[in-house]
Amino acid sequence: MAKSQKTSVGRRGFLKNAAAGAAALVTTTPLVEAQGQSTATGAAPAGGAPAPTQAQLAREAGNVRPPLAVRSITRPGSDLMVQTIRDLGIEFVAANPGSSFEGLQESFINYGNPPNQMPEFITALHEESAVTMAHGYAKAEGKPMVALLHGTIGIQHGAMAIYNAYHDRVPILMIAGNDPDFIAAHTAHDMAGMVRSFTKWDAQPKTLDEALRAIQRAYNEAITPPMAPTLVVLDSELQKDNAGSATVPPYKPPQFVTVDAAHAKEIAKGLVEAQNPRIAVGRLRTPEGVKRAVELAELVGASTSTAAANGPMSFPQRHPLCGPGADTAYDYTLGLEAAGAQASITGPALAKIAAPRDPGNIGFGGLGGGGGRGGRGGGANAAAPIEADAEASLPLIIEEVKRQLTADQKTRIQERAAKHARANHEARVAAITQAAESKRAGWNGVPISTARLYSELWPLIMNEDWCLSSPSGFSGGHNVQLWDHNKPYSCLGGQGAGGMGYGAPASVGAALAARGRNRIVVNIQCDGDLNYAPGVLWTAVHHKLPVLTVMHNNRAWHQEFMFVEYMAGVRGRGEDRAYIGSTLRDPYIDYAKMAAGYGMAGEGPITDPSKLSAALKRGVTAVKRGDPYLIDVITQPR
Ligand SMILES: Cc1ncc(C[n+]2csc(CCOP(=O)(O)OP(=O)(O)O)c2C)c(N)n1
Repeated sequence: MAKSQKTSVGRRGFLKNAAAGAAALVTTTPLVEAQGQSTATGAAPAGGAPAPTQAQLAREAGNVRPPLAVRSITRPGSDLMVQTIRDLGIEFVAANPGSSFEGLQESFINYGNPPNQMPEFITALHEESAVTMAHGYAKAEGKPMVALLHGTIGIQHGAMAIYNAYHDRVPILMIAGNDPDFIAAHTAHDMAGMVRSFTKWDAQPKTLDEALRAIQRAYNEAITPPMAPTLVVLDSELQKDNAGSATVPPYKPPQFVTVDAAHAKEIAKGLVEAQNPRIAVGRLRTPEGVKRAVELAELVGASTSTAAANGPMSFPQRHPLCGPGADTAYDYTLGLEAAGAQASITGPALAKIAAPRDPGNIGFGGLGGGGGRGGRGGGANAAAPIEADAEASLPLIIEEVKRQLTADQKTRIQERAAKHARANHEARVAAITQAAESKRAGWNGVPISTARLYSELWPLIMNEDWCLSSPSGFSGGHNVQLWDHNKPYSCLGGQGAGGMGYGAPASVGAALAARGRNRIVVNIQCDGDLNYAPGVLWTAVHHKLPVLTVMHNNRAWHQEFMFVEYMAGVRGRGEDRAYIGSTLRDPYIDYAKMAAGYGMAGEGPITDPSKLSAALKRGVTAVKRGDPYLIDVITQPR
C-alpha cells in the first residue's frame, strides 16, 4: 500500500518519540547494568549457583527493560506484519497487552491511514477472553480474527479457549510474541509446543520474510477445512527491527478440495432424477455456503434437514423446505457436512461429503472426531464418503443440476416443493402450539422458569436482526422450539469442548460482527460460566458492543450440583450437603452491580416473573441503541 503524505508525517512523529524514549533508556540502563556487575562479583550463595545480578532481578520483576539499541527505524517490520494481516481482510485483533508484542501492538494502533482500522484493536482483560472472542466472531461471521498472546504465559491463559475452538472447528489466527531478552520465564524454544496438540498449524519464523509468509500460511490453514486455530510465534526483534527491503508477499488463497466433475454429475443426477430427494445440511463454513445450500435445495425441491437450531452456518430452520416434508420415504439423500443424523435415513444412494482429515494432527480426539463437522454416518446403502469440502463443491453441483434439469422435471419439482412447504408449515404450527402449551408449566413459578425467559424474550427480538450467541442447553434450550433460526448466525451453539467461561466472551466476539449492522446479540448467560473471566463485560462497554446479557442465575454450578447430589444419593449418604462446593450462595453474587463495576448498565436481581418482560424490553431498547445491558434473572436450575 502506498503511504499517504499524512502517514509519513505521522511516522516521523513516531520516530521522534521513539528516539526520545530510547534516549531515556540509554541514560538509565548503564546505571542498572553497573549495579548489576558489582553484585555479580559478590559471593555465590550457599547452593553454589551464582547470585542473580541486580539487572536480572530488576528485569525479572519487570521493573526495567533490557537495553534497547539506538537505531534508526524507518520502517518497522511490524508495520509489514500488520499490512499482511490487513490484506487478508482481517477486521479485528483482540489482546490483553504484553511486552513481547509491543512492536506489533504499536503498529496495529498507529500504522496505516486511518490507523487502528482493519484490524481494529480490541482490548481484552484475559487471554482466554481474547481467544473466545475470536471463537464467537468466527462463528458469527464465517471468518477469522486475530488473537494476540503474550509469550508462554499468554498462551497458557489462552489454552482452554484454543481447545474449545479446535473442537468446534473454528478458524482463529493467533499470534504470540516472543521476547527472549526480557523475562526468561515468558519465553521458550518451542513456544507453540504447549498447544500443538490442539492447534492445526504453527510456526516460529526466523526472518521477517518468513514471518509474513507464516502469517499468510497460518490464515490459509485456519480457514481450510477442517478449520481450526493456528499460531505464529513472532520474535520481538522481528517486530521492532527495520523491514529493510522486505515487502508483503503476494497472497495466494487456499484451494479447497471439491468433488470432481464425475462426482458432481453423479450427485446432480441423483437429485434431479429422484422422486423424493433429501439434503441433510450440517455446518458449512461461511454465509456463502448457506446461500448455496438454499439454492440447491430450491433447485431440486428437496426436503432438507438442518443443524441451525444448535449451531451456526446451516440451512435456515424456517425455510419452507426445511423439515421432514410431505413424504419421508426419501429415495436419494445428499449429506453436506452432516453428521450422525443420516444414519437413520436409508436410501439407495447416499453421497456424503465430509471434511478431509489432516493425518498430521492426532490427539485430543484429533480433527476428525468429536466435533460437529465432518461426521461419518450413512444409511444401510450409504456410498463411501467423498472427501471434499461441501461449501466449495456446491457451485459445481448446482451448475450440473442446472445443466441436467428438463422443463418437465422443473414442473414436478415445483409441485413437490409446494407439498413439502405445506407439510412443514403444518408440522411447525402443531409443534409450536404443543411447545407453547408445555412451556406454560410453571409459568408463574419463582424462581423464574427458563421457558418463560425464552418465551418472553422472543416477541421482543423476533422482528430484529438478532443472534443468539450463547449455548442454551443449560438454560433449557427453549430457543430450539420457540425461536426462528433463519440466518447463518442465528444460533452460535456450544463451546466446542465444553470448557466453561465461554458465553460472555463468545458474545463479545459475535457482537463485533453485529456492531454497525443494526444486529443485536443475545447472551443467555449462566452464572458459573460468567465468573471465570467477567472482565469481558468491560470490553463490551469499552467497544460499545450491542450485547444483551440475560443472566440464567440459578446461583449454582447446577450441572455439577446435580452430579454431586446424584453421587451422594447413590452412596446413600443423603443429598442435603450436595450444595457444598457446587452452589454460589453466602453471599449471592450481585450481577447488576458487577456489570455496573465494569461500566455496564443493567438491572436485577429480578425474582418476580411479572417484572421480567418489562426488564427485557428495557434491555432490548438499550442494546438497539448500541449500549450493552445486563439483566440479572433469578431462574429455575434448568
Ligand atoms: C473450565 C471448566 N471447568 C469446569 C467444568 C465443569 N463444569 C461443567 S458444567 C459446570 C457448571 C456450570 O455452571 P453454570 O455455568 O452456572 O451453569 P448451570 O449448570 O448452573 O446452568 C462446570 C463447572 C467445565 N466444563 N469447564
